[in-house]
Amino acid sequence: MMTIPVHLYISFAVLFAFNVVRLQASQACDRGVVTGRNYLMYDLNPAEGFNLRRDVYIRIAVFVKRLQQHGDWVLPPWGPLPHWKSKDIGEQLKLPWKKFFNVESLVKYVTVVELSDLLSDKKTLLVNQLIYLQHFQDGWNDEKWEEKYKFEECIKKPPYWETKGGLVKGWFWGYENIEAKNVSCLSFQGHYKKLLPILSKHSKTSGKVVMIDRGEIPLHDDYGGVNYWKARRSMRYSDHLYSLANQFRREFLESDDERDDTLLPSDWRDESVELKAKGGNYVCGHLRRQDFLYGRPSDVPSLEFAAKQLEKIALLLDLQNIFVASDGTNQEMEKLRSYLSPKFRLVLYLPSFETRKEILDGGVAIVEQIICSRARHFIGSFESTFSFRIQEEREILGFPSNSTFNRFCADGNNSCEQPAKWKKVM
Ligand SMILES: Nc1nc2c(ncn2[C@@H]2O[C@H](COP(=O)(O)OP(=O)(O)O)[C@@H](O)[C@H]2O)c(=O)[nH]1
Ligand SMILES: [Mg+2]
Repeated sequence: MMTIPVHLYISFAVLFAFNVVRLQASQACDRGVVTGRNYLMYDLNPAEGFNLRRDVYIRIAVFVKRLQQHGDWVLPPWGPLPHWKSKDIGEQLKLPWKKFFNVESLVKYVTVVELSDLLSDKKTLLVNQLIYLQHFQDGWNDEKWEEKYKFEECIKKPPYWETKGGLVKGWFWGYENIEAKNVSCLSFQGHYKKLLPILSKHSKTSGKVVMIDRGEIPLHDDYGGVNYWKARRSMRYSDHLYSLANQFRREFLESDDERDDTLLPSDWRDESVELKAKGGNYVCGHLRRQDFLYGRPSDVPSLEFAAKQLEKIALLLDLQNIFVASDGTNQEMEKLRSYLSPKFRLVLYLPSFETRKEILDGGVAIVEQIICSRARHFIGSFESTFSFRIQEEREILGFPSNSTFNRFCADGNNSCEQPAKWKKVM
């Protein structure tokens, strides 16, 4: 096991309760310099979707948890994301995590602070060190994979520009009042923990803000391990999104947590390995369309073949209701409906304009994920992180593996390889 240098304990990390974070933040002066505590910020490649971003949250949560103490980890606001395409519900950016997640629950694993809280009493936030991660130019081949990093020339020009005052600005989630100095490019290959010595170098003094950009490049430190699952279990959704999903299940699927054995303790730390879920009287399919149609045509079924696969399992389990979560168009969903025999009822989550305006595209997607995670049986889309998050949720609830780790096969293939069984470890 790797030992953590002592000075790191007084540098980055995280682990004070929220009220302490606020107290410290309010001591910061308004010229951008943060006094006292250290903060670690991160961002990702703008092309990454919502569910890969949630995976990166786990990578950083587990990494930061190791460092612990003095210093706080700043949650990057949500949006805009490439898949959040609704144009009729206003701008979808600068969204705090509490819009979608239960931040009090996150804090029970690792202390975090929303960027908007950190900025609330400052005119400008100065990032003392901005590290732009990049893959090594010459890549790697399987035989020679090794962990390594090196500060070098930027391979591509990073997305920042200089200000007249000699500082650097970037997109920074749409905030005008964040500036950085000391930008460097770091070629990186390895796990998050490999960043420890680099961060320690930049955090010997207190009151520093360090930002890592392209946070999707380092790998998980504890992939599939106890810490992975703790961080994942701490990612409960907001109460409001659960209540919308529950209301929908009651109204359209005759499903609720008591009758379906999908009740979780209110605190994720009280969950047990013994949880045994039955699930509601419906099958759920997650049908990823849009970019998957041309990105992976040999793994995406036609709507007709998807309907066949849904019918087959519904028949086997003697269920009439088929709930489908999808990023497909309304026309595609109607086409899907037309392929289902009238014995089955296709149920879709179609919230009102008011609800969509309130919970936005991210909230609609999460409500669908909650509904699918409580179905008797789930079929996902091949290698979709949207499906993976549902599978994890079902694993947390204690569903039998064969009801969870399933995927749609492409046309003509009745026995494509099924997803790996991603068992929770506690
Ligand atoms: N509402 C809803 N949105 C979806 C669904 N599937 C995909 N999306 C949207 O498309 C995005 C897909 O990107 P991502 O989260 O990266 O998942 P992946 O690309 O499937 O691995 C999601 O974040 C949603 O915005 C779905 O079933 N329902
Ligand atoms: Mg994606």
